[in-house]
Amino acid sequence: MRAHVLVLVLLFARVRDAAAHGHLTWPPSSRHGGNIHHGADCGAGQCYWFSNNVEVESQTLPSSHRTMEPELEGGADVWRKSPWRSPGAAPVYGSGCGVAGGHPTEVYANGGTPPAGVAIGFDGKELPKAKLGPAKWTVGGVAEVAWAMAANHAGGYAYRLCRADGEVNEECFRAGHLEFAGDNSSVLYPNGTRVSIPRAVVATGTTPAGSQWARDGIPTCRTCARAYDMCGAPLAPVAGLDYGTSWNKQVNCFADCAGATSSKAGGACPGGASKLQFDPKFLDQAHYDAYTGFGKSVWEWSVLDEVRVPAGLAPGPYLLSWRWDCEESTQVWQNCADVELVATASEAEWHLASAEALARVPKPEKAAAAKFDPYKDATGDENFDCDKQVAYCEKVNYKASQFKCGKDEASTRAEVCPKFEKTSGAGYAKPALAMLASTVFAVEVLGLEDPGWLRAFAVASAAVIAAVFQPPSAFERIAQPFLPRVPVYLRDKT
Ligand SMILES: [Cu+2]
Repeated sequence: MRAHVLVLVLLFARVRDAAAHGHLTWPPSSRHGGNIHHGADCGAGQCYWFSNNVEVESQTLPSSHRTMEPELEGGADVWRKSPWRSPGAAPVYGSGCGVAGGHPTEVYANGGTPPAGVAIGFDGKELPKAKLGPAKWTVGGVAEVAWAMAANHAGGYAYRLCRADGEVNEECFRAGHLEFAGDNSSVLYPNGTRVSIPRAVVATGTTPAGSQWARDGIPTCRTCARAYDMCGAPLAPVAGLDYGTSWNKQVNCFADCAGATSSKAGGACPGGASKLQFDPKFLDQAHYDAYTGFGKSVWEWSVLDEVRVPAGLAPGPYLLSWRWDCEESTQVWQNCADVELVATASEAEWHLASAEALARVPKPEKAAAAKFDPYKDATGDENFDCDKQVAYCEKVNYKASQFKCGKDEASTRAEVCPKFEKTSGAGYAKPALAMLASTVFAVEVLGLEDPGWLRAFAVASAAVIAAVFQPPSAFERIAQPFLPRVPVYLRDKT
C-alpha cells in the first residue's frame, strides 16, 4: 500500500521550468520595475524583457573572455552561436529596452513569456517613466549602475545612453556605449554592503568596434564535462508553450550543465573553485563559495559597476539601456532607465548607490510583487483565478491551457477551469487524503489483506472528503493522473 501512495504523490508533483533571467536595479528609475531591495526577485515580471533565441553568425570574442566551456572548439562547442561570442552583434527585438516575452509575436517555453498583464512583444521603450524621477548624472562624471540575475545565463553586459527626446532605438544606443570606470565590479546588497569582485572588460571583437563590454563575473557551475555529450548538438527552438519538446528539454539540460539544479539549494556551486565554468579570479577565497552558480531567483544582491558619462554629451533627458548578451543561452536581456544629464555635480541625484541613497528607494508593495501570474503553475495557488487566466490569454491572443497560455489545441472554459477550482492552498492535503482513500479502496477491490483499521480509516477519509469537497471535483482530481495526458485548451473564438 505504501508504494501505491508514493506513486500517486509522484504523479501529483509538478516540474517547474527554468524561466527567470535578469534586470536593471540601479539607477532606481528603471522602467521595468527592477528594484534594488528585491535583487534577483522577478515577482513583478521585471526580468521578462529581452530578445529570445537570437544568435550570432561568427565568433569574435577573444577566448580568454568566454564564460562557458572556454577550452572547447568546433562541433562540440554548443555555445558557439550564443550572443556573447560576438558581444553586441546579435540582433535584438524592439528599441533597445527589450520586448515583453522576448519576441514580437511568439511565446517560447524557454522563459519566453511576457510579464502578467503585458502583451507579448510590447516594446520596453513604451513603458511609463518610473515615479521616482530620473537619475541625474553629471556630464563628464562617473555614475553607478547595477543589474541583478534571476538566472545566471553567463556572458557579459554593457551600458549605453541615447537621448530620450530624439529617436530611441538600438542604433542610437549602440552609438552611445559607456566606458567602465574603476577596476572592479561590486556585489551590492540592499543595505548598501559592497563586496569587490574582479571585472574583466573586453573591447576587441565587440560591436560597435571598440565598445566596452564587461564579462559576467559570476561563474556558473561546471556540472557536465561537456554539455554536448550530455545534451547533444543545439536543436531549433519550437514556438509555443509545449514544455515537453526535445528542444525545451535540451534548454533545461544545458541549464543543468551550468548548475541550474546543483546550485539551487545553496545558492552557489557545490565543489567550489574546481567546479566552475571559468576562474573569476576572486579577490577572496571565500567568494568561490558565495558568488557562483545559476541563481534561480535566490540572490538578493546586484552587480554594480561604475561608468563614465562622456564629457561631450549635451545636458538633457536620456534613456540608459543595459544590454546583457548571454552565453549559456541564446538570449539578450535589455532594460531601460531614465537618466537626465546635468551640467554641474551639485545637481546630480541617484548617481551613486550609497547606503543612504538605497535607503531612500521605496520598496515595492508586496501586493505588486505577488500579483496574479498566469504563467505559474496554478495548482495549489490560492489566488489562482481561472477566469482571469482565460481573460489574460485572450488579451495576449493565446488560448488558455491548463497552466499556461498556448497556441495549439483548444477546448472550452468549462473543461479547463473546473480542474483548478476547489483545489487551492491547503488543497494539497485534500487530494492527498483523497488519494489515500482511493488507495484504500483499491486495496478493498483487489481484496488485499485488511489489518482491520484500514476499513475504518477509509470510511473516515471518505467522510472528510465529502465534507470539504464537492464530490465531482474530488473524484476528477483523483482520476486525473490516470487519464491519458491529452492537453485541454480553450476553443479558439475566431
Ligand atoms: Cu532565464
